[in-house]
Amino acid sequence: MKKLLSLILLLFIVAGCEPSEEPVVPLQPAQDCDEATLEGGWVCVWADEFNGETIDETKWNFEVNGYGGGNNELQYYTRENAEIVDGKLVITAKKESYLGKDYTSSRLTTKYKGDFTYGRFIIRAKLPSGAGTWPAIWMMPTMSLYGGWPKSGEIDIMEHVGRDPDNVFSTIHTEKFNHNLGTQIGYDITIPTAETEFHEYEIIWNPGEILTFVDGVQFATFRYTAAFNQDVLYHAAFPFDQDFFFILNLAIGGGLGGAVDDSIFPQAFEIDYVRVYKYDYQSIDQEVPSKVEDLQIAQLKNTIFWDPSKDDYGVEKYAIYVDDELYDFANLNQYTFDRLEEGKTYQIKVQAIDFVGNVSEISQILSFTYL
Ligand SMILES: [Ca+2]
Ligand SMILES: [Ca+2]
Repeated sequence: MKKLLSLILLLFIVAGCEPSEEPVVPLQPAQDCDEATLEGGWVCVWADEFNGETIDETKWNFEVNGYGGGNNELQYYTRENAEIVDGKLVITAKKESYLGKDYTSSRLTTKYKGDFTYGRFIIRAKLPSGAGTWPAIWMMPTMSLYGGWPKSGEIDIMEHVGRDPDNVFSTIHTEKFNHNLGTQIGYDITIPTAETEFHEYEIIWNPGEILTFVDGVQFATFRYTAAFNQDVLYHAAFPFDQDFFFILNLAIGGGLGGAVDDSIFPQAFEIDYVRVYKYDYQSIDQEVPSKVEDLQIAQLKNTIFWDPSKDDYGVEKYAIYVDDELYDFANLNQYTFDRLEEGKTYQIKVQAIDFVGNVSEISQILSFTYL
């Protein structure tokens, strides 16, 4: 009986989500990734194993400057301080006078060459040592849709400073939460062998959520909470719904790096690989998102929010209905109206949609007056 009931329920759900006629095409892994798939439906879509003779400039840009990274860092970034050695990208910081700076190093990015929204990002690396070193594996927004730093966000997957050798940090910066305000959200984990052994630094980034890991151990959770952030536009709290690119660099000194011990040089930051995985949604997504609940009016003017829907692989977007007409989509569980008629009252409904197009039941009506 239970089996029959399950079957009926399943049929109901399948009928409810308008299955497409097209056959499922599994996501194809990138050719040059040494680990094509990971358990849980992850497929490698972009990678650099650093197996070539030289740095692959179809994937990487060099940032060449003595700008100091906005943090009064002491290095000049050149092309010459990065090379491929034995299957690894090696960024070497040196003590040498160069164009007015006392140190040289390198900073590489994947901007416009490797830009991603959501996924699983794994970087295997060994860190330099000594006071003044500041290696980082991080991501910045490609288009900065929400404005200059920190409005469009920053994701620090791994930061480390030689003056605090046993710890690595993971931090996010946004308009509401950033280090200029002292409100950035950060975590650290003790990794005593960070400078002597390779470790896997990783984030899993899903809509409304970024989780950070070292060697598969989760130590940081960044999550958008609409009720807590109902005083601001969602992207002031959590702008992580747009493309971001990688940055790999070894800074010297500066705001976080601190005083430099000149006896340590040269120092190398070695990266064995950078791999990007995406869920193969078409092959793995089975469930319809749960009905949108607790639709309510936010503190922020002309703004509503609701509880995030549950889904097996996440909600891609929410459809916003105004007086039964599809009006717009929201990436997270908050929406601000900006083109309705002042003083008029509308009937609002919201529906969740997952990455394969499964749609939830529609929410209860929220009666809303545009101000
Ligand atoms: Ca490698
Ligand atoms: Ca689903």
